[in-house]
Amino acid sequence: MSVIVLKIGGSVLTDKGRSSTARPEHISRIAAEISQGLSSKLVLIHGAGSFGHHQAKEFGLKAGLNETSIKGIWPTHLAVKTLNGMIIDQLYQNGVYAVPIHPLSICVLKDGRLDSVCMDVIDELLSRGIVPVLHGDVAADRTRGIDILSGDQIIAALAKALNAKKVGIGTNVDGVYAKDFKIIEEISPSNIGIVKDALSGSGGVDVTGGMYGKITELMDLAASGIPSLVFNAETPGNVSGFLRGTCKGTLIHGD
Ligand code: IP8
Repeated sequence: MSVIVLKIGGSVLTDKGRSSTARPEHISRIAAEISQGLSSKLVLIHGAGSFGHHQAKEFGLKAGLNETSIKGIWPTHLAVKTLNGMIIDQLYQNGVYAVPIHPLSICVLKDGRLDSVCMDVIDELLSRGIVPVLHGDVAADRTRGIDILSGDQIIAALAKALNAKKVGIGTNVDGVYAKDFKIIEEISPSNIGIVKDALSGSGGVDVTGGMYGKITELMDLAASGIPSLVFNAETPGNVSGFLRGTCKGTLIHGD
């Protein structure tokens, strides 16, 4: 059975304007939709939102390891781990057997880019029908000491490693907007220049690049033959629709 990789953005699950503030109504609805739509093996990834971006900024984690940032590793990891626990709790309540996989424990970066992921535990859990739930995190970096690892980078690495059949990015918008505020239905190498020009950062505190960062990661994935869909996960029915193949948004593909 092939694998689906789904990321739900931190802007859907949390209030990005207020530190460590969840949006429990969205967390429980999305958990219920995952339960309704699930028919394949699933890896779920979630963004940090206000559980992590505020802490990462406060301690300057993107500056690499120094006297200040070292003090922020645990508060940042703890914040996003807390959000992860809330999500897993709701999945369980909806009959989805999910477990936390913290990237801090299985990923190493090099110059801010994901360099290696220990896939053993993910492979093993997936083979047993258990849903691994990863998240954006602080992570060890071979050159910088530490850095922030966005869930967007994790999507691309896992989708490639698992040869995913489908990748979804649930955000708080209907897809990627063009300059005329219309949704761009498809992004491919033929229009990426125009698209990048139209992109701007997401609202609130985001240390990992907002929509521009996402599209860069997804174009890389598309180049290796794995298409992805950016869709609105705040619209009820879209998460289960994505899992069933009926959801609309912006399709990112390689040709
Ligand atoms: O929200 C960022 O992950 P993202 C992770 O997926 C932290 O970009 C800790 C800020």
